[in-house]
Amino acid sequence: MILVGFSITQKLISSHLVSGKMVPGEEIGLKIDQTLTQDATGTMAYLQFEAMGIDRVKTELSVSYIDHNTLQSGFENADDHKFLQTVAKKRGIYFSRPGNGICHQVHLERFGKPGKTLLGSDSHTPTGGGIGMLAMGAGGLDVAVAMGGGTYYITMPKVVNVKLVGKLSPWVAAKDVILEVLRQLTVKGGVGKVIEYTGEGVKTLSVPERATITNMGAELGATTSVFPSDEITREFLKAQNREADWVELLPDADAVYDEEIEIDLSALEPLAAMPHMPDKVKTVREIGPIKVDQVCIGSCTNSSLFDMLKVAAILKGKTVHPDVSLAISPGSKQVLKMLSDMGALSDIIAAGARILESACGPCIGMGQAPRSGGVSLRTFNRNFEGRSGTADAQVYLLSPETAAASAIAGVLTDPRTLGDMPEIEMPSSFIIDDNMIVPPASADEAEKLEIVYGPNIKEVPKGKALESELTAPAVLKVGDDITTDHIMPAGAKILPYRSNIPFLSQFCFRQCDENFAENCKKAGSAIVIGGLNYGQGSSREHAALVPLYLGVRAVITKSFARMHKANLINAGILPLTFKNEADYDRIDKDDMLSLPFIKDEILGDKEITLKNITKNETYTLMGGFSARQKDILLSGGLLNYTSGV
Ligand code: MIC
Ligand code: SF4
Repeated sequence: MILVGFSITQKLISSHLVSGKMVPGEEIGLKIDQTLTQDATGTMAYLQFEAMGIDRVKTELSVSYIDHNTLQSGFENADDHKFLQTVAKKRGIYFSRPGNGICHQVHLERFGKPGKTLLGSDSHTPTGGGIGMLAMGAGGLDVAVAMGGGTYYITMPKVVNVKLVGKLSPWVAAKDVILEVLRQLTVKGGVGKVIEYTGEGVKTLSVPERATITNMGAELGATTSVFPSDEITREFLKAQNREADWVELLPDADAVYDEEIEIDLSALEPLAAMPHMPDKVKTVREIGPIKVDQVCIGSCTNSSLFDMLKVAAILKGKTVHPDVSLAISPGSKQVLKMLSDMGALSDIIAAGARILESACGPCIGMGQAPRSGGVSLRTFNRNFEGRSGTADAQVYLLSPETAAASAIAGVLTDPRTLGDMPEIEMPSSFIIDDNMIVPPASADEAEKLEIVYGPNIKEVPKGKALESELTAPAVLKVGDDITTDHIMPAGAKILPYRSNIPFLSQFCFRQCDENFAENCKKAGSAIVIGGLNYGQGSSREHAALVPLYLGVRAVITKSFARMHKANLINAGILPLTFKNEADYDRIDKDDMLSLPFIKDEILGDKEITLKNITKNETYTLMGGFSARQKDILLSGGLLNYTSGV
């Protein structure tokens, strides 16, 4: 056997490997050290945790954040916050109060540790890869299982070495690096892969810059992204008064990668992703000076102090263009407080920006929906159609520098036209005050505590055990790159019902077919047909739980996104793929379909027979489930499987 060196990814995986072999494509089990949840997925995750009957979390650290559902236009969100706070206190979980910031930003600042694994019920959990963590997004139920000490299973990824050379030119930002990676690899390019950044260029990027890049690796569909933990990481942790958490984590000199690309940082220029996909990337110059209605700066991708200081320096002494509304949400209380103490907040306010609380805000449609047909420039990570809250808004994704320059000019502006870039002095230490993080009660004290359930909290739907045969109509046929925002939209009006699946169900697939929910109910059992990369985007298990509630039993596609496929299995819905992609074209909406031998075929690892009763045709599908996944499907989902039902 020839021994070769390990990549960072392989080091992180091998040190947490519970089961399986590190062979790409094989299922592996990982020990999870830390978990995080946010409020929009957390309520369901903790309801499921409660259903498992475990007293206290068994991780090294679990944190529950409130950052998504912060617009309280009714009692629902505040009720869920109370539920989350009381569960956290009782079950041994740290609770980050509303106002303390966006989960990924705060976790990086206060809790993340190089060399550890982190599982979060949010797709942008890979932000932690910016300090050398193996940080992955997952459905709430997977996170609940990990909190209970359970193993987390993934397919052993391929590792892509993104070798960075050179140094960014003035006015070119980390956002432009990840936009370039998206341009090259596309939103499907990272599926089944970890994106590992190496090369001399890495040393020129600070931790917040690295975190922007790993955060938005989620848009590649990647399992996660990771940077080395080096002296720059140590400096960052030292500035957070956490130097003791630092360990060095570098790839071996002879590490072997499955794929490699090289990016010359010095050759990059300001980029933007055009409506409505993060990989529709062009240079700002190519797109030209389009008129802008709104600029939003913030989100877990670009809300660090470094980003905000750059924005403040650009806005200083200027006024936001009269036709533009500029909204800014600093990523955390720490960022906001430091901006304020350093005087930069004053420059931002003076320029006319609308300061929002430290939360997800407009990124998830929680306010600041643009005007009809309006152009909105955002430093965020997703620009899926309708996500902003305005169906026909045109959302562009770009760097804070480009956003601030455009907010002043009123048109999309290449920041390099502004002359010399202002020097940004980063402080050598941050203000440390964790007063908005509530520690859990001691085990003794916890016994006496009650969990408070609001009236908006309804039962978690449970799947049905796999039957030997399944017949159902194709209630919906959709194309490629369907996102979880299509399946289960978010936004200010819908998000408050994340713990009320019956209510939520009326909005399922609304954007694709407004009668979807009704048609499913009429059919009793239903099948959905999809194209490539079905379910890309968020980790929200609601995109599986709601279809489950509506009677969807199988989803048949050309391919699936990783987290959504796992969520479907966890819900007891069959994710199946066409053996011959051309068969997708042979099925029409409302065709009656049958899987006559489904149970035997799945259990026997056979190809799966799909009969189109309407057209009198037969096609072949693929399942490809691990032994564990088969058991989960047999039990009717992970919750039944875990509780032995
Ligand atoms: C998102 O950015 O889409 C979200 C909202 O953060 C989701 C989680 C959710 O739907 O609650 C994600 O990215 O996983
Ligand atoms: Fe929040 Fe947006 Fe980040 Fe999702 S992508 S966690 S909604 S800031």
